[in-house]
Amino acid sequence: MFCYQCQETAGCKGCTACGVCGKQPEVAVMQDLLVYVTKGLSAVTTQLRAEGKTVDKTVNHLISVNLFITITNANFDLDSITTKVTETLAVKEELLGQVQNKESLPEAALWNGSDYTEKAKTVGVLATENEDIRSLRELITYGLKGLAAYTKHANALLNDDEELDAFLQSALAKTLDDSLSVDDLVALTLEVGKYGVQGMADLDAANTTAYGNPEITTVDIGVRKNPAILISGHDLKDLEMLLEQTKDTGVDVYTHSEMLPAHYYPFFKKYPHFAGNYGNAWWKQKEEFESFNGPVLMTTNCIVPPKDSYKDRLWTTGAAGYPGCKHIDAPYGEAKDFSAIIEQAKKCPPPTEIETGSIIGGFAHEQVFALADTVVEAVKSGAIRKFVVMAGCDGRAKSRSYYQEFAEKLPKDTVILTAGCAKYKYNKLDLGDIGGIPRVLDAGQCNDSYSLALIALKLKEVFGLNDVNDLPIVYNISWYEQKAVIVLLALLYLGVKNIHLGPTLPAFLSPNMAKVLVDSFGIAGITNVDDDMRIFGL
Ligand code: FS2
Ligand code: SF4
Repeated sequence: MFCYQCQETAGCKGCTACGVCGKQPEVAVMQDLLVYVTKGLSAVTTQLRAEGKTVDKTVNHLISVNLFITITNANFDLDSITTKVTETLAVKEELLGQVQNKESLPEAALWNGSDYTEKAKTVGVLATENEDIRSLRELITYGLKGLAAYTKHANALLNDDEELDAFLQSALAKTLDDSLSVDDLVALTLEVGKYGVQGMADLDAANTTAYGNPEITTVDIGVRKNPAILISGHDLKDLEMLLEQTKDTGVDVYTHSEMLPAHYYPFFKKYPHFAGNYGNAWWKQKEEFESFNGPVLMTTNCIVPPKDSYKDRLWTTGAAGYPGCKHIDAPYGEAKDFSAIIEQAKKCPPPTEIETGSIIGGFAHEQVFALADTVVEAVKSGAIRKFVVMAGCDGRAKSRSYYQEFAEKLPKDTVILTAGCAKYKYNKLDLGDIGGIPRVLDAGQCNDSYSLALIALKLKEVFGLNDVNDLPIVYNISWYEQKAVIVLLALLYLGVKNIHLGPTLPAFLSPNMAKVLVDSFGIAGITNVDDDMRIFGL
């Protein structure tokens, strides 16, 4: 195996024996094969569109979910990944029969599926020899994986965007095209960012249409006395189905990690048994799932390989999977049946209290726009000197304590804008407020980084600036997996410069490609808190 798609990759170079995430080598190579056949299918759909034919949205959904399955910490289940390879090859064979001009199709579109294991060993990252081309192909592929994850969530809310799917598939196909130069691939990378903005806008529209605009909300972090289900990951439709099915059962529902922002949506407030948020970011789940006592439903990443003590209480759905854990799914647009989880919950003790009190969030675009006058006044008066975007991911690396220290040492006239699980490094610190505006404004999940971009664009308009980089906003972003890659590419597309990315720069950036990002966009890493404070002018 060779995998270097996430921040925790071994030695900042690549996982080769086993994933730091726990991914076994046979799973890693089968994921490589799934990406390969998905690219082959994408080459076929792209050719069909070029010939004027339509592609059914079930094929678009298959491509998105396949990519999502291969995102870090989403799916560790060899059987389900292998099944997806088979399903994808079958769909591809059928569509291939409709292609008139097969001459330009790559080998991946024509491979007939003989001997998965042998093939899988030959189609991974290292199959591309030139390190710059490899770097760009992987950067594009990872950005598309992140985009596919957001597309999948929008699809679950019956939101489809054929233009976006057509782009996603054509870009995937282009990562197989040996005729493309470094310059071509750099241009394609930026185009992925453009569609990243569109994908996040689609998901934002899907979420807010279904559940209303997030609003300032206080979320309990303590526990009640009822048995309960913990739901984690990012899929709000799964949460809706679970809340509906647990109504009047005596079973409460708590959120974990990236599901916390669900509390900010008006729609979910009507459920009295939606009890609060339990625990912290994904990487603390071994302790927190243990003490939760009840079943846990993972709707997406991030799964940490479970301890035996709670493995029979861990359930997966959608793109998520873990061998030995039960998986629940339903056809597109149909309700999933969570009754078995609810029955299990009824037999479990209530959660053990690990924290008490509450946290505040819900500062997505409409809520911040509603406060615009107060915010603008605070900036004009100097009460707020700078905004610090600290969105992104949390992770288990000790070096990430940098982000807590950074938040603690920020001057009192600064406000943190956050989204994603990165917030758990500082959302329980008492950082106070500025004239009633909390110093940590949480917009939501990682995909809600879109809100942060809209807020920046709104401030640019209000202050009559020509360049978003003239705003008093600095970017100190922590990344972990591939959804952070699409967020980064989206910000670059929107013209944001001088983003600092940590705790380490991606291993998949070759020295030449890292230089392109530094020279063109001012991307930089992090050093230590005190020096970085000076660099940021804080
Ligand atoms: Fe955090 Fe993991 Fe949100 Fe990532 S819970 S690192 O999936 O996408 O963010
Ligand atoms: Fe390693 Fe990250 Fe790949 Fe897991 S996802 S195998 S930790 S690089």
